[in-house]
Amino acid sequence: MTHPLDPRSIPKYVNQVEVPSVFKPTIVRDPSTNEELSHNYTVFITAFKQQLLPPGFPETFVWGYEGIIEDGSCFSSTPGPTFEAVRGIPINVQWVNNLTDPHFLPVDPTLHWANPNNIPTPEPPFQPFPPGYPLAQSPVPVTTHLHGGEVRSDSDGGPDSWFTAGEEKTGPAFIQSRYTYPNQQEPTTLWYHAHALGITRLNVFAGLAGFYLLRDPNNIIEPLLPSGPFEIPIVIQDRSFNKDGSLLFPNIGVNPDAHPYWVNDFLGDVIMVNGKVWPNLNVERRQYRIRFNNGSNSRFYNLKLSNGQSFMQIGSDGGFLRCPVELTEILIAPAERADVLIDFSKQDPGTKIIITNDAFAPFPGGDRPDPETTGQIMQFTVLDTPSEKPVILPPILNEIPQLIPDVPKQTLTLNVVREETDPGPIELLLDGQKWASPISELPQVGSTVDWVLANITAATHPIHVHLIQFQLVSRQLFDAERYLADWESLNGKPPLQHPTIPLDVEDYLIGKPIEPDLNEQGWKDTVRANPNEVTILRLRFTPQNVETGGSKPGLNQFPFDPTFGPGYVWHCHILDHEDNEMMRPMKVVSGPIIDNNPQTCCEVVVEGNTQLIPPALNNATISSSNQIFAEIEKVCPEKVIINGFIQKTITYTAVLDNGVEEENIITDDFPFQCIINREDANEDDSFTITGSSVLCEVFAKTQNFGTHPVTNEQVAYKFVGKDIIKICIRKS
Ligand SMILES: [Cu+2]
Repeated sequence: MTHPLDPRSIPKYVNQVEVPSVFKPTIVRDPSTNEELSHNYTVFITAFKQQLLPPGFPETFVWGYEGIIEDGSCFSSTPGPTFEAVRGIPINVQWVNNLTDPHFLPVDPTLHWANPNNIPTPEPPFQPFPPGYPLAQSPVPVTTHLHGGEVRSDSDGGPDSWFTAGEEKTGPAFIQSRYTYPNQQEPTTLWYHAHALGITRLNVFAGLAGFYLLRDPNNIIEPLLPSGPFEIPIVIQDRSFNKDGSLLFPNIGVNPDAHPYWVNDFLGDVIMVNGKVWPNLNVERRQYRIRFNNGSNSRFYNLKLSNGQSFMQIGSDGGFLRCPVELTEILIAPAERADVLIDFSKQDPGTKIIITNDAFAPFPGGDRPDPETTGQIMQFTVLDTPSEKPVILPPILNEIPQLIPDVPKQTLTLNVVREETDPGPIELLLDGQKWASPISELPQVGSTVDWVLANITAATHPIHVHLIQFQLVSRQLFDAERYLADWESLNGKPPLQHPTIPLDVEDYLIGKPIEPDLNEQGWKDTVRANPNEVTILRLRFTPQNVETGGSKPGLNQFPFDPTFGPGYVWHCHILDHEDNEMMRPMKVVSGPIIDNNPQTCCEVVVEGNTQLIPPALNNATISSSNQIFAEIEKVCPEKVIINGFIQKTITYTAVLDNGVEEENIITDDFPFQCIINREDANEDDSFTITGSSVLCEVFAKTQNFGTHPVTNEQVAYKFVGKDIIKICIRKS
C-alpha cells in the first residue's frame, strides 16, 4: 500500500542546494614525458539511503553512483558524483553493477525490455505490483549512457548493452563494461544516466544520473566565467514520495489491459534539485554560472526568476552558443541543458528569488503546474557581501560550423498508437516502426543529412540522437491531420510490418519555416519536436570541431571507428516514451547509402545448405539462387553496398551435443549490410554477408550464442532446405 506524501506538507527552501561531489581519477601518465594519457575511474551502481526531503522527514531509499571522490573517500550519491573531464584527455570508466536486490519499482514485463531472465510476455489478467513479476524484478539490468558524448558505440551504453550484477547476464549488444570517452568534442555540460532497454524510466527515477562537465584548457571564454563556488550545476527532477520517505512511482498503467504498470508521462508532484527537495541556494552579490539540466522523466520546465530579472544563456547541449542570449524565461525539455549566467550583484542583501515553472504538463497540452508545488523549483537568497560587477563577455562566444547537407534528406514521423476505446496510448513509435524492426537509419560516416520530423502526435517529443551534436534548422506548421490520413493510407496503421514508405511533407506545410529560438542556434543533441509541426534537424556524422566544408560522405574523422560495434540509437527523451518503443537503432556505415527506401524484395530459397555452422562463426556464406543478382541488377547495376533486411521465417535445426536435433523457427526481421562487388561478381557467385551477419543475428536471437537456451548445452545450427529468406534491396 502506498501512502502518498502531500507535497504541500513539505516545507520549501529548508534544504540547501548541494553541489555533487567530484570523482577523483587515477591519472595515467606517459612515463617519459609525464603527459597525462588518460583519467581512469571505477564507478559502482549501488543502492543506499539519502536525505532528499528536508531534515526531520525520513531518508529515501535510492540508487546512485559510488566511487572515489576528490577528498579520497568512497562516496555514493544521487545525482552521482560529477566527472570533471578535460578536452583531449580520454576518460576510462569501469562501470560495476552492484544492484543485487530486486528492483524496487514496478518493472512492466509487457514492454519490449531488457528481460534478463528471458521470461515470456505475461498475458492478462496481470498481477498487481507489488509483487509484480519476480522474474522481471530481479536481477536488475543496467547500462550507462554518456548523453551528448562523441564515443564509439561499444562505449555508448546503448539499450541492449546492459548487464546484471557480476555481469552474470548481459544484453545482446554487451561487449564490455569498461567504457572510453575520448573527450575530443567541445567543452560543455554532458550528463550520464541509465539506459537499459525498457526500464530507463525506472532506473533514472531511482537515481541513476549524474553530471559530466567537459572543460577545455584552451578555450578563451571559460576563464572569463564564474567558477569554483560560483559555478553550480543544477539538475531538476520531479519526484513523488510516500509518507515513509520512499519514492512513489505509479503501479497502475494508463492502459492496464495492455501494460499493467506503464504510464505514458510520469509527472511527480515534488521538485528536486541535485537530490534535494525544493532547496535554497545562498548566493553572493555577484554573477553565477548555472548549468541547468532537465533530468526529469517527462516534465518540461519553463523557468523564470520570480523578480522578473533577465539572465544570459551562453551555452546549449553541445557547447557555447555563438552569441550570448538575454532571456527572461527558458523552456527546457527532458535532457536539454542550458548554460546560464545570473547576476545577483544588484540585489539587496536578504533578497529571495524563486525559480518558477509554468510549463504545461504533459507538454504542451496538459495542466498548468500548481504554483504552490511544481510551479516552484528552488530559491536563491542573496547574502550580505560586497557587490561585484559581472564580467562583460565578448560578443562572439563560439564559431559554430555551418552544416551543409550532402546526401538526400530523410523524412520520418513521430507516431502514437492507440485504440479508440483505450484510455491511454499503447505505445509510441518513430517512423511507424518498433524498436526491433530492421534498422532504417543508416547514416554514412562523414555525411550531412537533414532529418525531417513530422510529428503526428499531440505531444512535444524531445528527440535525442546519439554520437553527434547536431543543429536545428527550422520548425514549420503543417496539416498533421491530413498528413496522418495520407501517411496511413500509404503505410497502413502503425506499428508497420514493412519498411516505412516516406511521405514528403512539402504538400502539407503551412506558412513559413520558423527559425530556431536564439538559444537553440547552436549545437544540440536533444530538440523539441512539437505537435502539428515539422522539425528539421541537420546531422553531420563528423566530429563537432570539423569546420564548415571539412567533411564529406565516406570520410571518417572521429578518433574511433563509428561503424564499429553494436551501433547507436535515436529516441524520444521522454523516458516513458523511450521505454515503450519510441526509440530506433541507428548504425553508422562507411559505404555509400543507396536509398533509404527499400524498393524491391525478392524471395530466395536457401537450398541444400545443410552444413553445420559452428556457433562462433562471424562470417558466413549462403549460396543463393541467381535471383538475387538478377534483382540487384534491375535496381542497382553499379552499386557495391546494399543495406537491406531479411524478413520473416528462418527455420534452423539445433544439433545438441548428444546428437539430438531440435527444429526451431525464428520469425523476425534481421537487418544486414551486404557488400557485393559488382565489378567482380558473377551470376553464380555465392552471396556473402559480412560483419553483423544474419547468421550471427540468428544466434543472438537464441539468447545464448552457441548455448542451447534451455539445456545450456553447446549447440550448432544448420539451416534446412525449406528456408525462405526475403531480401529487400534499396533502389539506386
Ligand atoms: Cu516522446
